Amino acid sequence: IQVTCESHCKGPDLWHEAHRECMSHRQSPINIVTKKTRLDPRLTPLEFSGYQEAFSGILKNNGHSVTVSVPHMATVGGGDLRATYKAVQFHFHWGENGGPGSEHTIDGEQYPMELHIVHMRQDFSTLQDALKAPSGVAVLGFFYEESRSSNRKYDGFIEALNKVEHTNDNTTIRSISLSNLILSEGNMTKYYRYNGSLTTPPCTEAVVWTVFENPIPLSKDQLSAFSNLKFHNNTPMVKTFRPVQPHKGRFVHRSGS
Ligand code: BO1
Ligand code: ZN
Repeated sequence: IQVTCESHCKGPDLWHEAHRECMSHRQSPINIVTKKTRLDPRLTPLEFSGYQEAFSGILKNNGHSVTVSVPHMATVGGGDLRATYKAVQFHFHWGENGGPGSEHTIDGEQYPMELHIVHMRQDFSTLQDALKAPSGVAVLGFFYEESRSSNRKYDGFIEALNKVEHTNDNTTIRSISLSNLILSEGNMTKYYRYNGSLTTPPCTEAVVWTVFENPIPLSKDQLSAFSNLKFHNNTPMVKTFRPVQPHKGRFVHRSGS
């Protein structure tokens, strides 16, 4: 059968051919140059609700990443977000067997992996609608770092990864919670904030980005487990990150130290 080559089939250098916005003026990810960030006292700790609640999540291999949709009401606000945002899904970007793989970089350093928890402004009913507003979507980005010991909070998730090796495979993860996947609240006070875009086509410039400074620990084996997944074309799903994009005059703000 004939398969149309759409967005993810071509590399990031060619995305703009089908999606003009991928070359526009507030694209993500970016390299965050810490000495150029602006301390902003309005960036107080974020306020979460429903993050502790255990839910049954469907993990899916969509051919270019693995995504878990969030079925219950979990929200984030505060920290100068101008609205309350509800979680829609989370997914990851990674390298090859624990090598460089994050999308954002800090002073040129690329971490092995990055988690994106995608939220939409609570007053919208679909992500498509939220993407029409300049701050309709809020993505929380968390880095990972390689640790000596494995992170037991990720055991259930990594076990489930084995069940979604191929495109369109899915499995239910019983009893997962967002707070278990991220940092403790005390380790989330330091973060960066800027206005950007989706990091994949259609590269829509509707995202208020929050990138946390402290990384989540995972062992080399846990990080490498993501490299066993397969892309749509059955090759190993590795290096699933977009390269950093030009700042084009934007400023990155940082929360109080
Ligand atoms: S990200 O967090 O900036 N990497 C990001 C990138 C793309 C989406 C969400 C978050 N895209 C949305 C699209 C939908 C699509 C869905 C699944 O994700 O807007 O059209 O169906 O990829
Ligand atoms: Zn992402």
